[in-house]
Amino acid sequence: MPSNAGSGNRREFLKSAGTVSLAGTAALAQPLLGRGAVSGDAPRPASTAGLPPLKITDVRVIVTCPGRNYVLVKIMTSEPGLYGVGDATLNGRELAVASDLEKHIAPLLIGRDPEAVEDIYQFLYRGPYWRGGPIQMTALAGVDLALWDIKGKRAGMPVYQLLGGRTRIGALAYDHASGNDFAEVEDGVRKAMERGFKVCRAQVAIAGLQGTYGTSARSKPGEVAGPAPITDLPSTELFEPEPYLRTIPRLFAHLRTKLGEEMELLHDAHERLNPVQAARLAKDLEPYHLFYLEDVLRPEYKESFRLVREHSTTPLAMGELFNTLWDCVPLIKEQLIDFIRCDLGHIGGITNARKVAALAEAFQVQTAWHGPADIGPPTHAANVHVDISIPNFGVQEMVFFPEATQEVIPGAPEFKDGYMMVRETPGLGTDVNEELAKKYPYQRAYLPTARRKDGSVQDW
Ligand code: EZ4
Ligand code: CO
Repeated sequence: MPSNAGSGNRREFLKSAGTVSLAGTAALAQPLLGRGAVSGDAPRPASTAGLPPLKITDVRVIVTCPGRNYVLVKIMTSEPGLYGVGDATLNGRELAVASDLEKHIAPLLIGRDPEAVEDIYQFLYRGPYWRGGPIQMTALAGVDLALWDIKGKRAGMPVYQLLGGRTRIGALAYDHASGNDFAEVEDGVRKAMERGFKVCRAQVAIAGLQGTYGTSARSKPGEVAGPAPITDLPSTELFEPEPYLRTIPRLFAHLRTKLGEEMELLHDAHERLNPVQAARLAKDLEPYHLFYLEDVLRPEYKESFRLVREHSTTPLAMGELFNTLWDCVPLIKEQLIDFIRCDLGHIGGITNARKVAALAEAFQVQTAWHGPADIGPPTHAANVHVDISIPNFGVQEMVFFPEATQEVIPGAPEFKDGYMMVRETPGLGTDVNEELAKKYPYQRAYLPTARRKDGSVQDW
């Protein structure tokens, strides 16, 4: 498998090679080309810091299922051995993104300068006229991560250095605990504490409701609770707000009685409540001092956060279903949330996440990027590169990937004493083993769905 080792030598070699190959060409005499080399490309200089101009030569889309489905983007360049790997996994709609990348986006990238990361982002976001949406923004994230990976490798630096360098030792991480009753959840939190976690999410099954989000029997400590066993068609779960609203405050009363105040706890309401229910839950949870309460409302109803805010001081987090910077603006500019939780894999990657983080900084909102098992290791790495280079990082959701995933997509950030650490190798530090990926073909899989007792559709 290709490794990043020795890229320093490669750079030295290319620097000298670049000087030779460029000498005497018209490009040196006329450093700015009037237009790019390919359709719609940006004007660009003929060389970068003494290195020869770089071109994208191929865009490979790899769909693989080493435990669950992932979509990887591998961007090859004209520099021998230099490529970048991004993640473009959208749980339950993987093939739509893969097709967007293969059929629509790849032809636009061939011949383009991979170093123009922001320009490519703008070109792919505004260029198609139709903007936003999870499929398009996941495809963009895959490209964006691969381009940052290339930039880091070319510079000989981990991506966080290109983003401004370290602001902290590592990214404070949280684990997931769940169970069929309070004792099981308590046990899960204790296990997280034993592993060194300082923050843990807690979800519990609700009596009379099968399969409430995040609590199924298949979730074990150290894994994201709940979603997507590989089933041919989606399962149907049952949800009723009243028993949920009665149970969750009791869970946290139990946890605080048994575990004390030291451990930071949080909870994901997963977009299932209406405004007054959300306000009630936030208010009832106040005595237990959550790190935050996540996704109390559906992403369509941003103005309803005002009602929740008026009734409680429980910190609020939101954002995994947002796809653009502008989705984040209303909640941040009114300080209606305390943590912005975008998924870097669904909001166009690092290029957009930096802007979301800067916007949040101006309003004292911290970041808590989404980090479930259904986005791949390159997105987890990107999360941590951003986390450790911004001033307003809050917390990082994380998972431990199963062995098969680690073999096919190596380099996920490592967990150490409660923190996430990225590798100190140039680029993102992640890779994809294309040969091994072929051994795990795509398997159709859906997220579960939910209904109320009367049979009507409910947010899962
Ligand atoms: O349900 O990523 O905070 N984490 C979550 C996740 C999401 C899944 C959906 O694919 O809400 O578990
Ligand atoms: Co969530």
